[in-house]
Amino acid sequence: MTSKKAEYGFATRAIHHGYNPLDYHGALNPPVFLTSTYAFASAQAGSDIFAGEAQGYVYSRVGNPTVSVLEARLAELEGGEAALATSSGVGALTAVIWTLLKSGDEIVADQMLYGCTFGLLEHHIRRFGVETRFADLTEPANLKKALGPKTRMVFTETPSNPNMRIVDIAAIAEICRKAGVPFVVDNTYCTPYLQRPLALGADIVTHSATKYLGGHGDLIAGAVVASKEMINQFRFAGVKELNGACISAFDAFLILRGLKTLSLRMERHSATAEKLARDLEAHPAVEHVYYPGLDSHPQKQVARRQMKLMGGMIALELRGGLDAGRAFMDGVELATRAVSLGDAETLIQHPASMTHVTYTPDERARHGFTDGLIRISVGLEDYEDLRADLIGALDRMGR
Ligand code: 4LM
Repeated sequence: MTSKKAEYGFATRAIHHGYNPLDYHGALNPPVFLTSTYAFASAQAGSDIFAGEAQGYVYSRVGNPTVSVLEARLAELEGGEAALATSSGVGALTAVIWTLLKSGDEIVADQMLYGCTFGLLEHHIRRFGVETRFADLTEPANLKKALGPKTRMVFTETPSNPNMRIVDIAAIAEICRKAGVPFVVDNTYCTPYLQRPLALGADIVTHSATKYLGGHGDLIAGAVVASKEMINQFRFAGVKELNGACISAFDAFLILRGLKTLSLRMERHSATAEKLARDLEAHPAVEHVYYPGLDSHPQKQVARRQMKLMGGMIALELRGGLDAGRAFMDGVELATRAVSLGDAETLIQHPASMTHVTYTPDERARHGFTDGLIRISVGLEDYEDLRADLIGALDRMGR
């Protein structure tokens, strides 16, 4: 199944798209091309490929046959023309930023982002003469106020890491389109199975493929999906000459393996998280649960419109604040205390001191998340076991 077959469903395309075993001795799985460089048939053949006058691989920082299968599949699943796989989610974002922006330009970003993305946009990028204006993009009118003549990129996650705010992708895309500014959505939390930002009007999708796309906590990788023209720029400027964040063929293979079960995993993560969010919300020790499937979530209607299911991530605050949150983390036995997300194992962590430690206490207050917030990446274990572990830990704290 090498050609685009629009009539096939998501799961079928996640298993087959972009690879025909008969092209590779019938091998069911794509071979892992562990090679840095590629032989040219002649001096002329080599220079033709370099000049873009002939097709072919030259060096694995720029392209690799295993990686190409992954890129074709990710582009197909996100509904984009092309994709670029990278060595990390941060590598995907910096490939986009270093390519699109120059000194003097501005970015408008949602106020709540993964900690290292915030660190890049708030603390580091200013050294290169690029300013980021943060705005609460859950209210699209705020974007109009933040846009200026120097804005060259609008960036958001949705749901936002860690506190699960939902940004209306179609509404923000419409404003960006009118302003002529590329709109970039980090789709890590949803994956294309739950949400397809390009179909809603976004221009560029980025991923930390480390998370649900890989799905097994055994690799670090990223991806960008966009038009062919943009992906060419991100590949030949962003990765080839600016950040060098090329993915290894072996990690590309592992992500292709992960994608085969993506739809099943996202269904299960979402179903279990929905139930656990309700259980947690009903517990007397819990002050608030942030999950877009709950009636208490302020953007639940936008979430239902743009997400197929509500995903596997939950954030919560306990009545006892930070101390209670830490005691809860120490009280669980099945859930693993660890950062990252989207794995088979349920992971629990404390954003203010871990993934989001890049926000100073003052920035945490201004950008809207509390010291006591606890984040849970709901895994694929049995719901009853997770319920017993999490609710049991809360019950024990009350004693
Ligand atoms: C974490 N996150 O939250 P790499 N975009 C989003 C993310 O959550 C992350 C990245 C990009 C976590 C890592 C420790 C929405 C990462 C960055 O880690 O560079 O693949 O992706 O726990």
